[in-house]
Amino acid sequence: MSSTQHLIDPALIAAENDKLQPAMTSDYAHLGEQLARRGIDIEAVRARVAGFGVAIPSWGVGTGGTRFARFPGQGEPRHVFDKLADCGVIQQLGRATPTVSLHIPWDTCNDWSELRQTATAWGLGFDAINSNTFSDQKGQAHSYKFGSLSHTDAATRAQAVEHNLACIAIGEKLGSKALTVWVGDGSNFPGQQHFRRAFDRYLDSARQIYAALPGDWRMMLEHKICEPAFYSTVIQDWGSSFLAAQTLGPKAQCLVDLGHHAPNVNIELIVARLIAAGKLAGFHFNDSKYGDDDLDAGSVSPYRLFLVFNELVAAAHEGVAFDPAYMLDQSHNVTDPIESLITSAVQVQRSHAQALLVDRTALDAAQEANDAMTATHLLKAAFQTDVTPLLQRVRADAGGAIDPVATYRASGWRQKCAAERPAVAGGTGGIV
Ligand SMILES: [Mn+2]
Repeated sequence: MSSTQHLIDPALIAAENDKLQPAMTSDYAHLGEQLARRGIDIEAVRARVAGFGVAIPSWGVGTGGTRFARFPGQGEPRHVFDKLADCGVIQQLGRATPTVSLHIPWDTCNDWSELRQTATAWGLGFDAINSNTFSDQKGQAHSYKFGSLSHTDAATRAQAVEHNLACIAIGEKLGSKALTVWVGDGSNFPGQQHFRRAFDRYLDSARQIYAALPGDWRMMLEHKICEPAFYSTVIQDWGSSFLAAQTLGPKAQCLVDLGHHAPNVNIELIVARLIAAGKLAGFHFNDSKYGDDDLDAGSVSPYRLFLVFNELVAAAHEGVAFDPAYMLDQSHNVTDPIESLITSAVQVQRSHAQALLVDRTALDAAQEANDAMTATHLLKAAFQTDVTPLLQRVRADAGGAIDPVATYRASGWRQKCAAERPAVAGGTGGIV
């Protein structure tokens, strides 16, 4: 880390931390005592939490928007290097987001190796690369209005395949190890689309992308129940995604975006099924009240996020081999995106930490004995443990901020950006 360049003055972080250090030390010791009484070694949990990271989506550091309007904030990133700098700030303060997930063509660059070097200097790497065949790009020959990988027209499908191959090539230059594919393909009217033929065309295109994957890469298939197609989508649910991944081969897996399901669907059960099938690619974390709201992770339903992590920790505890990719995928409309992403990463980290506190032996016994009350109490005991001092300690030990949002505000980063980054008219805001 010695070669890391600092975006925020480390002296400021140290000064802010000094104010909070005595309370954190006392709270951590108390939490350690509480956990020890439950037979849990806080140091072991801390080591696990310190090793956990969730990727920042490059599109998340700009203000999002809805179909109605977008209200840009001050000092928004103008290009991929600005986005990377904001991601670097999030990582420097929060220490839970060591990687960035790019989106092509929202992220353009003349020199990808310079981008990679800059990322390294700011302590960042690159996670999965995301392709985009759900909107038309300037100058492209064929429109995606009626679909991309599953389009009825072969030339349009070929163009969409080519774009994904270009994304893989960029990802290789950056050190990415996965391609995330989400298509907006579907239909708006009953009868508009032949369901089976559209799926077959998708598979035929996806096979060509799969064939171009480097040996150590994964293809992550992201399903979504609706939007922009509101009657049917080609990869509508985890069943369609699983079927496609199964057909393509072992390097194809299913990515779970928490906002892409029918209301009230039991997402943690889907996670368990995908783990069992060896097909869990990873996550796009966000939260929602009604649909694909792209709210901050854990802001509405923290218990649901905990229950997802409960499945992940349980599977790891039982020795199941799997390696999910963790990413945030949110749209920030009323907050400073940097503050939202720092807070969301902490929330994801918190859910992971809480899931590590579940007494697995006692839970196994309760399940075997059909003791529903004890079983659910065991989960609640973990969920209701305030692990804040542990998360603070993980950040402080790694050189981050004990209170990252307060330190971010004290740093004046946003004001500095407002001065250095003049507003760009008609800036893009994308939500997947
Ligand atoms: Mn997503």
